[in-house]
Amino acid sequence: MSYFLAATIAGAGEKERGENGHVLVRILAGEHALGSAAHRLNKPHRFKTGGFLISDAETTNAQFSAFVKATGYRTLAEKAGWSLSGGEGSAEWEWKRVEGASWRHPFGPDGPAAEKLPDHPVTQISGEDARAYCRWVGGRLPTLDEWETAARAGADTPYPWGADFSAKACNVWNGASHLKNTREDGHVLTAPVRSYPPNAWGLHDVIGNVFEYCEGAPPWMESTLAKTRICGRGGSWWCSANSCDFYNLLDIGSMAKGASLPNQGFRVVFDLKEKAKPE
Ligand SMILES: [Ca+2]
Ligand SMILES: [Ca+2]
Repeated sequence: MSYFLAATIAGAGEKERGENGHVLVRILAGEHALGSAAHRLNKPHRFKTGGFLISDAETTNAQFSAFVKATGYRTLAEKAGWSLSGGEGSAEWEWKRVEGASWRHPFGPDGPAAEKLPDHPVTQISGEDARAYCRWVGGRLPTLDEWETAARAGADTPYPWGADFSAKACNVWNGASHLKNTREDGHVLTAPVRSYPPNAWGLHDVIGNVFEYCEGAPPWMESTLAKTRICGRGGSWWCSANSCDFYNLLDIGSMAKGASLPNQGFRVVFDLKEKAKPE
């Protein structure tokens, strides 16, 4: 596992081994400039952190499976017996009710099985399910500002790699509509985590693959809405230029709290246990 040997990452610490196979990036204490004057909703603001650890990848099917095996946990979609799903051939913005869809079979019983895709991000989990997993490993979901700090890795551009979108840098939806995917980035649905180059601090897939749940609500979100929805960031394999183009460092998406989708996952944050050593 060569990524454990990575030398010190500029602006962050070395990668560390965490619980349940998580590889963690240490975000150092400091103040970060977030948002952008060019963005309609995510206005420039500063975020001060005492530092934290964040997983370098989205939580995988294998990791979620270990949690389920250890605890017997059942997700909201499993309890309901169905979830929303869709894929190539769907109309824009179309999620359909699929009987038997759950994290084990995100597209229904006839679709790909999670146990055959251990290194893909877990999906079809609600925010509550993601929080239950985080508690089990001793962590929590990132806040909106923690996510943006770690995802930017010091960049002040809309993408961690620069100002312009690059189809080879992340897993989103390639094509004018969801009727046909041109497969430019190599994956129609989820990709194995770490399939694309990391950002400057070593985090993979902050853009694309699956949306990542975050805690908190942005200032513009009405309090009534914040009670019923949970935010997600970074876009996903489902997101195209013409439909939900949130695959960047600035947009903040949200979905119903009790819902689960095949393009929604999460990464885990761990609070630092030790106090910062004086210089
Ligand atoms: Ca893709
Ligand atoms: Ca992602």
